[in-house]
Amino acid sequence: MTNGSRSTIDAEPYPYEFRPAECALLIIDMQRDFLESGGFGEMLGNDVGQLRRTIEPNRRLLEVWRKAGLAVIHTREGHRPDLADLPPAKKSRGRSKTSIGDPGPMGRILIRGEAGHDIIPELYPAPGEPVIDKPGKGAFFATDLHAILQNRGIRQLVVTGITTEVCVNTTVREANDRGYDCLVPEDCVGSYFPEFQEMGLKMIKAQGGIFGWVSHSDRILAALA
Ligand code: TIU
Repeated sequence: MTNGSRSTIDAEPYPYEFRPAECALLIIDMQRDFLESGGFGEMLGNDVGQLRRTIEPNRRLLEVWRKAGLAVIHTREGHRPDLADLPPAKKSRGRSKTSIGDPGPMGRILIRGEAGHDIIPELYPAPGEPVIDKPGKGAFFATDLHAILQNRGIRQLVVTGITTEVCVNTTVREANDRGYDCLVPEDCVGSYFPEFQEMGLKMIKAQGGIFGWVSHSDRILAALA
């Protein structure tokens, strides 16, 4: 398909009108500290296997998306080394012995520039692909994401990454309020908790697609073929 064309992707709650030239792939927080064994996520007792199953479908989608010449944007959750942008409530929340900014298994936890904060090698950003460093859960809060999308004429987002009920859901809700049509491929998003995976997707597509659409990467790949 060419960039100017449009097609329909089978999705819930109803088909998604896909306009590739106006659509960006937005990959949320596929960071080593969340996904790798020995990282911060696992240190907190989470099963990273629940997230790692999203790597291969994301890798395939990213490869085809890049070959089609479409827009790709990555995000990372993290903070300044001096913690100036870290709300005290976020720092103390969870009452964990180790929290944001402390030395962790892969450098200081969720601090920009540290190894664990960076994106996993399988999905590493290519030159020219914007990386949004966000201090919150939503990718629009305190970032220049909206400006970057507007400047590129983007109106649609395929949102993937982790976690389904936290940063993916928050970002989809923020995007929806800003007028973007969001499509979430269920195999490309993951949660440490299976019940939140299920409900996180249901919440997006409920009430006639109150925040967006849910589909599968195979259907997006077919539309790009
Ligand atoms: N990226 C993202 O979702 N950050 C989180 O903190 N997720 C949790 O599930 N905690």
